[in-house]
Amino acid sequence: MIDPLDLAARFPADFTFGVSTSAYQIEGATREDGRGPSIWDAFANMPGRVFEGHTGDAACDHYHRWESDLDLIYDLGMDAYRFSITWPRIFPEGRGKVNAAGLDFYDRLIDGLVSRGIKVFPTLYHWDLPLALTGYGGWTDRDTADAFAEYTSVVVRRFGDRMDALATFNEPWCSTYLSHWVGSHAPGERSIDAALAAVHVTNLAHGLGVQAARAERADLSIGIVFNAQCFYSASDSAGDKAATERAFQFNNGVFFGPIFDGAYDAEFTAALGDKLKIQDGDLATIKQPLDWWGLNYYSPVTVRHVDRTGGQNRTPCADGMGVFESGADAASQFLSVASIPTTENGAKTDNGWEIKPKGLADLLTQLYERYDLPPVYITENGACYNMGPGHAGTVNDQPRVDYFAEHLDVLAGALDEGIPVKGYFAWSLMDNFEWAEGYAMRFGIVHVDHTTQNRTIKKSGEWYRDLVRAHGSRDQVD
Ligand code: PNW
Repeated sequence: MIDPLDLAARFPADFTFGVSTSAYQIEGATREDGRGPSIWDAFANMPGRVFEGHTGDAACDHYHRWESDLDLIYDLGMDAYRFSITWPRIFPEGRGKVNAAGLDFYDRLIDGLVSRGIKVFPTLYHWDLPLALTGYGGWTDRDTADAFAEYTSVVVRRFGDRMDALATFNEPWCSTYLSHWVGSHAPGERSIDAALAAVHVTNLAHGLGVQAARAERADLSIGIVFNAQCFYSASDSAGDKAATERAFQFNNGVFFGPIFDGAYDAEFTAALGDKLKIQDGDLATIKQPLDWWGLNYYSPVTVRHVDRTGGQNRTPCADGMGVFESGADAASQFLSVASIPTTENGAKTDNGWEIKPKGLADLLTQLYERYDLPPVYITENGACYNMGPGHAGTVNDQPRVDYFAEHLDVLAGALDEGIPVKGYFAWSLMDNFEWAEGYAMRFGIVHVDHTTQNRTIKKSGEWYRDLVRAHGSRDQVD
């Protein structure tokens, strides 16, 4: 057992501890106060897409309970709160007409954080694209990048004075590959051409968004959040090592390359570059100076080389945190990899993700060696365990406590090695709508009864509260 007080002492005084959520996963109130529909409203309401037909219509009812939820975050002792803004609450049709009531909700929320002395870490895009924009092709169309810049300007103009750190995107890997190639996330498309078009449009939107934000507020701290994947090679063979590099470039390099280096990887470009539909000037737009970046880390992947030439056209699937098994399309030919289970008898969380705390440090080391990166926040880390309240009404989620403790122990080690880590956010504040898994998979440090909306702090919430309070960096507000 790792004592939270011992762990707290290993993080510098200015280190930020927080919790994360995202809008569609907690807000509910999807038809209120002029909010327009998003691609997730449409997707969740299509038969067979989300576990047992669950939707985010009610979610955690945070839209109405935001004030008591902020009290909860305060009581947990958090320095910071990472949340996302619903684009179609601000622009019900994606662009053009602004919905004042949508802006007012985030105004109240942000003021509520400021008055409680909790730092404000908003994300502009956590997957809820205004449905109206799909009429123009959604993320596969460059117009969506312009619409994103317009949305960014309006948000920063209104709230920029009260933001501690703004993220443009959350996990573009999910909103491109998972959404357009694997098809398990909205809009549920299954085309590698669409996915790679979306990769480049998303990178472009990030660049245009940073420019738009800086035009409103030059000194704003801006970053982007990735679920960069930690790849291990199945063996030391040249074939497996080359396959691991291709998996890295396909899943991570397509974002880190243009955003931090101003270029896509040469081998990737030779194989698939035409599908990105790059235009003159795009790469200069994408590479904007950033103040920080965010890493969401859950689980690593081990890969080996497989020969895909002449393969069947099978549906690609995301294996834990990466896309590997696929078919005869160009991306599968390029990848020619498969993921292999490395912990047959090893530790897994309730959604089957392998537990490997060391992967967090290995991945950070690898990324800082490859790219010229600003400081990092761990913007998500957490585990799915589905136990609910026991006989005394308490939730004993000891495996989640262990998960946090082991990852924070590794993170403290990475700090000692000189990796510039500025903060850590637990995913998630509370059990919520876990995308294609609906409400069946629970990541919260606070339990939510999805019938009564009752919140109960779990053992992990108490443990994390003890750690953060012992660390004690929150501004004192009385
Ligand atoms: C991240 N996959 O999502 C998100 O940022 C959160 O919204 C989410 O709740 C959390 O991790 C836990 O899943 C992912 O299938 C969702 O590989 C799915 C995958 C990866 C990340």
